[in-house]
Amino acid sequence: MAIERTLSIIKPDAVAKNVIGKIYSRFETNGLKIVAAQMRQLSQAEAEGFYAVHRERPFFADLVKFMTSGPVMIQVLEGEGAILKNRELMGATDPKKAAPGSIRADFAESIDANAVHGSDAPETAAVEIAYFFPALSIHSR
Ligand code: RTP
Ligand code: MG
Repeated sequence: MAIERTLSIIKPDAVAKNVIGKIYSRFETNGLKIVAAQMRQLSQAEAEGFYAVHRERPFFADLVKFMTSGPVMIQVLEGEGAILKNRELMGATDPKKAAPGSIRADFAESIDANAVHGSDAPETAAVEIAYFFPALSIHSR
């Protein structure tokens, strides 16, 4: 499988719970390298832009409100099949349905406060990485 990059966000609930290190450890022990990172409080416009594909969905306003409710940790992960691997480590969107041992099963409270985001395909990974790291030189070794 090819070396890929994917965008990951540790959402405000998980940052508030003090589990950034535990989540980073899951990435690193599963072959995903953190090649860029920034911790920030998102503005409403940034959160709306990031989740623009969902703007017609009934949960959009709540999603934006949640994503701007506290700081988030944003990172680019790199590794073999990184996009799918990160989605597997994250578990299903609803933590009640997430596989045992997944990040959402272990750290998420609800479908709204679900601990992490991960890009879902190569095209979205490219767009999302450019959204948060527009002019960054990313180091992989
Ligand atoms: P994400 O984009 O955050 O990685 O999550 P995902 O791919 O697993 O789920 P997605 O369908 O892209 O939805 C984005 C976020 O919106 C919230 N959501 N709420 N109430 C609902 O039915 C519902 N559906 C989605 C979740 O917080 C989800 O992470
Ligand atoms: Mg998604």
